Amino acid sequence: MAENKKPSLWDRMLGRTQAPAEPTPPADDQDSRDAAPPEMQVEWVEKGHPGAPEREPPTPEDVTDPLEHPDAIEDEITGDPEAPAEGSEPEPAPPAPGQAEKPRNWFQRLSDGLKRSSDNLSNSIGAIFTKRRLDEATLQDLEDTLIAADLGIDTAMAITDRLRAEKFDKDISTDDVREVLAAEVESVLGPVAEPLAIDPGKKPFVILMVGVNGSGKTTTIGKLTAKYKAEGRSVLLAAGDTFRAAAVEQLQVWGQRNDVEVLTRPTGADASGLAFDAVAKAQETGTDIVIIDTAGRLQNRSELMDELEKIIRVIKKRDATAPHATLLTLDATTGQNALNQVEIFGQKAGVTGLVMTKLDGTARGGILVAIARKFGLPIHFIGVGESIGDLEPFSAADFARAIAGRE
Ligand SMILES: Nc1nc2c(ncn2[C@@H]2O[C@H](COP(=O)(O)OP(=O)(O)OP(=O)(O)O)[C@@H](O)[C@H]2O)c(=O)[nH]1
Ligand SMILES: [Mg+2]
Repeated sequence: MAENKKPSLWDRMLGRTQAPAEPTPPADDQDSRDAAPPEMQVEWVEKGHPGAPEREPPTPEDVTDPLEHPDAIEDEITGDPEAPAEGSEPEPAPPAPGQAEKPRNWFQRLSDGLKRSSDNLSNSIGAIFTKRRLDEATLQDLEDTLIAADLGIDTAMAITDRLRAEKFDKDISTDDVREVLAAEVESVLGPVAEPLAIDPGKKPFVILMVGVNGSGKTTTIGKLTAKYKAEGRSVLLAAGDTFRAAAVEQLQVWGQRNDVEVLTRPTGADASGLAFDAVAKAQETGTDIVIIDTAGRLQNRSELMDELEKIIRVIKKRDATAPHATLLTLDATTGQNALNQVEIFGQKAGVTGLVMTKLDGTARGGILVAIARKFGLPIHFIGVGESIGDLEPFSAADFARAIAGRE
């Protein structure tokens, strides 16, 4: 790659000598699962989940109400949940705990993960700030750069307004810009960086995991389970993605790894009945936390979103206060479409908090800032890898420093 500009000392100290090539996913790229070939994505849109039997959207009549038909639910459970559906491929096994690369501290992993986002910003900022004094044209270029980095128009303008107020026609360095960028990002993210509080008065504390396909729901459940187990809490998992045997097996692998029970049902069974049973079982056994996995669904598939509403309705029949947390997993590589996901899942499923996954190696991490500013929903965790330990409580200051490329 031809370099048109000598890297700054700061860039060289960080080993940033080249602008990274950034493949930009299409704006409507909604299934960002790495391994999913385009034809599978089309199949999902048209038929439901890849590997799933073709199905009609569930109607209220064809879904068994667990309160009215408890026996029918029992019958379904006693089927063979282990039997994989014909033709279904098992999910790739998640990496084992010890398999992660050598331990680095958390901030290092976050800033490495966000390196492509911060490099893009750094390189662009470096290219813009060639003059020593800050003028209007430079501010305009900076605003465009910040918008292109998915930070959102409001944040971009807040940054340029602040620089205009403080530095117009004065000497300015790229470090000054990074400092203002980090401060503004932190001020947006600070109020939404909220730990997920497990209310011990809710027993079980019911967590429902929702999101588009491939966004990291099942993996996040595995990682969360490890955290809660390490805190001495008991956990029951419900394999609510009943469309694919492979999805059930994937959760079972995480269950084995964490030594927790995974409640399953045969492929094609009603997910809401399973969710109901999971809450009931946890109530009977005094389990602290139930985490319910769901099938990935695109937010524009209204019949699938209705099904999510039904799962919630049925859970409430067992505990009117549940689910106590409805977490939306967002794939950081998705870009602008994540805004629409938050909006629709928020309306339909009453999302209470966000988990942003795949912040390792994305150039689109800035979207988290736009989401925080627009929706103000709590951001509980971020995922920076596929391994069991790659989930951390969200820290606004760390994220801001990492994306602004500040050490
Ligand atoms: N690099 C990286 N990969 C992740 C992260 N979280 C999940 N993944 C990977 O993303 C892929 C999809 O993750 P899943 O947990 O299966 O996603 P899902 O939302 O359950 O998918 P569906 O059940 O198909 O809707 C898997 O290959 C995961 O290993 C993360 O934080 N970083
Ligand atoms: Mg899944």
